[in-house]
Amino acid sequence: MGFEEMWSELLPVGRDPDGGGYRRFAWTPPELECRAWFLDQARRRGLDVEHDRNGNLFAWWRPDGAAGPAVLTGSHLDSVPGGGAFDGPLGVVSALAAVDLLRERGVRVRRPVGVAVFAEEEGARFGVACLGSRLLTGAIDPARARGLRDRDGRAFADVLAAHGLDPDAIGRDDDLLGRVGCFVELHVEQGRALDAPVGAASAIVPHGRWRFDFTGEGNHAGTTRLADRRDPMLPFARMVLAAREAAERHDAVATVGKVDVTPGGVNAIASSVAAWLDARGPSDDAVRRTVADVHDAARAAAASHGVAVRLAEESYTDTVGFDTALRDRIAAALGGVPVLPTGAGHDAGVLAARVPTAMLFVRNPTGVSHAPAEHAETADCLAGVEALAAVLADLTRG
Ligand code: HGY
Ligand code: MN
Ligand code: MN
Ligand code: MN
Repeated sequence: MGFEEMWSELLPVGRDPDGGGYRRFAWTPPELECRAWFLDQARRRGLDVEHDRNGNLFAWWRPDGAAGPAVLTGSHLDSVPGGGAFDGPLGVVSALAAVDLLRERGVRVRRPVGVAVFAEEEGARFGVACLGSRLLTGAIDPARARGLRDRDGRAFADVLAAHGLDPDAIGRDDDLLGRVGCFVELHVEQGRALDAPVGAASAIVPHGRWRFDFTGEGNHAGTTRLADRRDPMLPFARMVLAAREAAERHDAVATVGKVDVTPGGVNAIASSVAAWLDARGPSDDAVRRTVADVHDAARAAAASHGVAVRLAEESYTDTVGFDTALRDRIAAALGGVPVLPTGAGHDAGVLAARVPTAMLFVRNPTGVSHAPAEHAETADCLAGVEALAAVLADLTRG
């Protein structure tokens, strides 16, 4: 079963019939269906399937004579709410298709090859991006991870247990990482910078997520005088505008895309508002200054409305510079491809702290991602598979 056939099988899973994109939150039915699809594809290929302690999946190809640290590829299957079809799944399906090409062509493989599916890369359910790869590499405290809750209040620990994993066993897995020599993630490009079918990543810019909690006083929308109000929506509104102003000031990007209003009644003044800031930029300093400016504006507005505000950093990743030797080897194996940075976070950005890591990008003509319009032409996807196969062939030469 080639790339196109696999792609057409996976495509409908978790897609909103009204064109609203995908909703494949980790361990919810659509993502579980994607996981099951992946495991079935792996077994059909005779790959050794491994469920690690952190909810990640691995399919290992160990042809005769292959030994030593594996070359790992793969990506994730979960999505943001209303996400596109390619962010994540393109890397997983391309990895399976690349292994098929190596086998069909009888390429001599002297190292094992692994295909990974990392859990909760988007952080759309439990709030921390790359949760599975962060646990694997020790980049998040397992106790904090166990306590993460989804919008329905379900704890990550309980979801793991419901799927046969021991919540007390999660955390850094040096045994598994010790079996990996390098990681190469193929991903759809999430911007307009790539004007060739395939490119390679140079770096991931600093990026993070911060939670703002505004606490005021719930009251009646009709009978409460303005002077008597402590409305948390007002400093929240100021925070949103301040994010844009600060980003412009510091050459960064800042987004408030998620807000929870309590109680959420049309005729009730909110008692509290939770809002999340996603800030990214060309340097750690630019990001930190952006967040600080937003915090200052939020505090000033909160004070003038008798509202309390609390800021918590939920995740932060400083600049990830990919392994230059690996990157250059990949670019050489591909006969020279554009090399570009990305403003998107990836599991590769987390693995890079522990194993030599690189990324391949497949052109996205729309430049849109995390939205239904995200796209890659089939010809470019097939070029990506060929490129990944060439890279795997080169890296497994022994
Ligand atoms: O948020 C990101 O940058 C990534 O797509 N998870
Ligand atoms: Mn994404
Ligand atoms: Mn992704
Ligand atoms: Mn009433």
